[in-house]
Amino acid sequence: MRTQVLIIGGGPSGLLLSQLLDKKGIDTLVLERKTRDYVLSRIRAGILEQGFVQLMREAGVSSRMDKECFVHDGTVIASGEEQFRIDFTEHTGTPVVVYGQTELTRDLYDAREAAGGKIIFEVEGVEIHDARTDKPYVTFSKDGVEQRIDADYIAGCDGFHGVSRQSIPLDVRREYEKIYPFGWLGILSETPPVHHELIYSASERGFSLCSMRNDNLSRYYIQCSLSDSPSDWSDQLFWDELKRRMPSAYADKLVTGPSIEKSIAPLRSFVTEPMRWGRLFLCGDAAHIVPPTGAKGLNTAASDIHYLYHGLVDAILEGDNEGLDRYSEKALARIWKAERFSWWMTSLLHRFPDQNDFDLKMQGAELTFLQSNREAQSAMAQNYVGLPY
Ligand code: RFL
Ligand code: PHB
Repeated sequence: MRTQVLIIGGGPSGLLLSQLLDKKGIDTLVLERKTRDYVLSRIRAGILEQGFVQLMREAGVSSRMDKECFVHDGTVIASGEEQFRIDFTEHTGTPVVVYGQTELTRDLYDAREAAGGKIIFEVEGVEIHDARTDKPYVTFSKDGVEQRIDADYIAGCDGFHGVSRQSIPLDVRREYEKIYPFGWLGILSETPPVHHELIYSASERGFSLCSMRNDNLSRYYIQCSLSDSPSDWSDQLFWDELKRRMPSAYADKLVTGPSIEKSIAPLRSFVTEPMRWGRLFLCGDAAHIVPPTGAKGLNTAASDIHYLYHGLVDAILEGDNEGLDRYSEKALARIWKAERFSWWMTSLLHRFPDQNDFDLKMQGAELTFLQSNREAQSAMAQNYVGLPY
């Protein structure tokens, strides 16, 4: 079998790339380790930058999103009982959009299926060969049968634990990592959101976030210990702790209910360089991870896809390789800015186990500065809605 662009990983990055290339008449094939239902059961990101929304429109998969998404013009930042609002639209002219990763992934799968897109699920043992040559290929097994696919280009969209990044030799690859000494415990509940915008809260007991998916589906997070497991947290314990970490004006009107999902995600910052090795290109979580505090995970995946999509179209349809040659450099320039923002927001709002009184004063001063300074709010808003591609 052969294809023009072989895509490893059927998460949002891989599917979006496949859908965009298909629109240009470029043949793709997606290899996914899990089933479609498994991929769609993962509750992850919820906030989309305009750049992502534009790409979904360009890919012709935005009709449900355009109808069902919620437009957010700002967000609330709280510290103890204090709170202030950052107005994204006032500072940047651009809002963000609330539309769950689960929903957009479902839209992408439906679009790929409707277009007869080739996706092979439940593949095992994927290996990349000859990525440094003009004739790369991938081997894998499906239902115990070994298969080989030849391709012109390979897109590694297989997430943090995928094989693509690992296929780049260690003497070429440089990795940068920061592990945070806490995680986020998140729940999803069929209850109305406590507020019409997100609330990021710093408190003496740790960080919390009130988010949402729609009018009757709320997503809440609290900072937790890395040694906690979701089973340590009954719904009642979670709600009680969440209320203690938000201003009482919100806590008093929080509607609670049974959780329909509960999970813990450790927080990590990670970047691998370069993002290209021969004809292999890394995209999304395969190349970089941010802590979720700035809602940048999925959005940085989208900017990679934007650069790679244009690079591949120019190379395949016009014979112009400049976009591909500069892919790693362009993608990384934007990634590092998103890494900085996510690290900054994480540092600003969480309690760290080794913080002394001086560190706490610094955090407090940074928050007061943000609350009182227009330029600081503008910088925060520009980063949150997404820097230009
Ligand atoms: P994904 O979504 O991980 O998809 C990769 C796909 O590749 C498959 N795969 C393989 N397929 C074939 N062969 C192999 N060897 C393979 N190895 C892996 C996997 O099964 C999977 O289907 O990466 P992608 O597409 O780059 O998308 C990135 C986003 O998913 C990610 O950035 C965000 O979800 C990050 N993230 C969050 N981002 C936000 O902006 N806001 C959030 O609230 C948020 N919450 C989260 C998150 C990530 C989490 N993870 C990774 C633990 C919560 C969690 C729990
Ligand atoms: C979410 O809704 O899951 C969400 C929103 C904003 C974040 C992180 C997660 O910063």
